[in-house]
Amino acid sequence: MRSLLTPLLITLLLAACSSAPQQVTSPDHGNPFSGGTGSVQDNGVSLLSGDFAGNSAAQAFVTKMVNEHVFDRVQLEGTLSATRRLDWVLDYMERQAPSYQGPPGPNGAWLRYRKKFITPDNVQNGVQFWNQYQEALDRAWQTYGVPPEIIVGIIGVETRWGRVMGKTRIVDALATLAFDYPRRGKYFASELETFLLMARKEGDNVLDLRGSFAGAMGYGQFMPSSYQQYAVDFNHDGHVNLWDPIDAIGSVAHYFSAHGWQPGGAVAIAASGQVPRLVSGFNTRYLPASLIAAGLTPQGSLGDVKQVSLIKLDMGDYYQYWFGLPNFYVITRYNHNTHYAMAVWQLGLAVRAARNAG
Ligand SMILES: [Ca+2]
Repeated sequence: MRSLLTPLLITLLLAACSSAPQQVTSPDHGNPFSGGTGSVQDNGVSLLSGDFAGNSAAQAFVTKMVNEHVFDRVQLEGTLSATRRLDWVLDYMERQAPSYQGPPGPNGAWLRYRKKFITPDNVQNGVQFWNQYQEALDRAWQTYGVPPEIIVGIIGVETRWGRVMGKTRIVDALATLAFDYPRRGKYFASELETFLLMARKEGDNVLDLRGSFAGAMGYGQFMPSSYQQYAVDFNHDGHVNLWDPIDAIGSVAHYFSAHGWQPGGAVAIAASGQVPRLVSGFNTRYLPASLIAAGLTPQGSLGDVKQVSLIKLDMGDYYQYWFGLPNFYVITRYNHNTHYAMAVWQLGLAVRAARNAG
């Protein structure tokens, strides 16, 4: 490889010294010359070094950011040269595939999930959060029609009210998945693009921002695209800051409102009876009358809802059924998972009950 360095160096020096439009073609692979070239204008020569040197997706991404968003090539390549590829993130994504669920019949899957979130300590922490940010929660309720228990439930399940917001450098996570995870590369490249635009707009240092292994940020674990579409400056300080609890409260409420939350509407209604042969899950659609005819009796008013989902929770030695109402489906827009939505709602209700009792 050493023999290739000299012509490459000459090419780069020519590029750096010439004031004429550059005819230099971009080197295909990484080069070790990451410094001392600040005088190079944008001529398509990649100075990307580090883990993504020679990565064609990364080079195309840089060119896109330069052309579409007027990013400075040298500066952006400097940032991406300091960005790390996180192999453990790739491993983790691969392990997200559906796994064997165990033998048929109830085995307590819902109880195990619920126990991760609905504990006495966690509920008390939720009460503390609610009390501390009561003004913002009430204002979000008035503004967006989303009640405090839902916002408290989301932020509780996502980050335990800011205690666990993720320690992975966002740019590392997003670049790894954008440039080295072809299955979802397009999605994560778009998220990385939006993330860089966010950091520029908010004046954040890209290399300082931390979050989840997949690039989710702040109290509500917003992806960059959610920041772009739904995050709001709810404390009116001129910045939309996902790491600010008040901005996060307004942003979560706005997210729910934009996804069709029905103010004052119920979330789910418990049912008595058993319908083991029916397909269940937040994505199912049934006429309420057909579930009733199949043997379920709602334990509360379904209102005038036209269709419901069938929620089935594994309680260990039996299944518990619920009529899922439109607001239940809205919670799954945050995370497409029946257990998740039920945990958010029940955690919020448990915090509300503990708060009222205290
Ligand atoms: Ca703000």
